[in-house]
Amino acid sequence: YVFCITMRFSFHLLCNSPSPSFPLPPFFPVYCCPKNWKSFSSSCYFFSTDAKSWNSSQENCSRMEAHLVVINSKEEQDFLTQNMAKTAAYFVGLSDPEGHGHWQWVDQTPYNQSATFWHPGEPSHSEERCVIVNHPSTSSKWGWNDIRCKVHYRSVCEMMNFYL
Ligand SMILES: [Ca+2]
Repeated sequence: YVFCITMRFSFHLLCNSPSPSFPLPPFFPVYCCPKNWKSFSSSCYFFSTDAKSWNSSQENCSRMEAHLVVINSKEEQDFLTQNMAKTAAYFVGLSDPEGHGHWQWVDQTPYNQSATFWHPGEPSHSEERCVIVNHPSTSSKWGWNDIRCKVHYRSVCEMMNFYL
């Protein structure tokens, strides 16, 4: 790991090279995430500690050149839950704006039934149009629940990592 600063962000970045060997050869990619973000695969993730509505959460991510997290795989879901507090719940970038069961990811990734992690019995109500990840005390597992969008929860932002 090396710390570095670029023009794009006026704060420290955490950079992770694919190999720990130094010195790095010329043009060797060094992938970076903003400091206080976590790196997984080719993305960077920010786990908020304050609670906001779904819309405010997405706006907050946008201000950081990110979007609410889009979950593409079991591995990504597991990475996320390993970094979440069991006592909290986190908005993700999945919503059903019309309440007709047409679930949409914020980055237009097609909604893929085979990579969903709903709790049993969810999604449950047409007026619950936004999705949280949580670990209910009554459940042994992490999973998704649809919920009213204006209730305040923590959230996770995602951006592509970038290289120097
Ligand atoms: Ca629900």
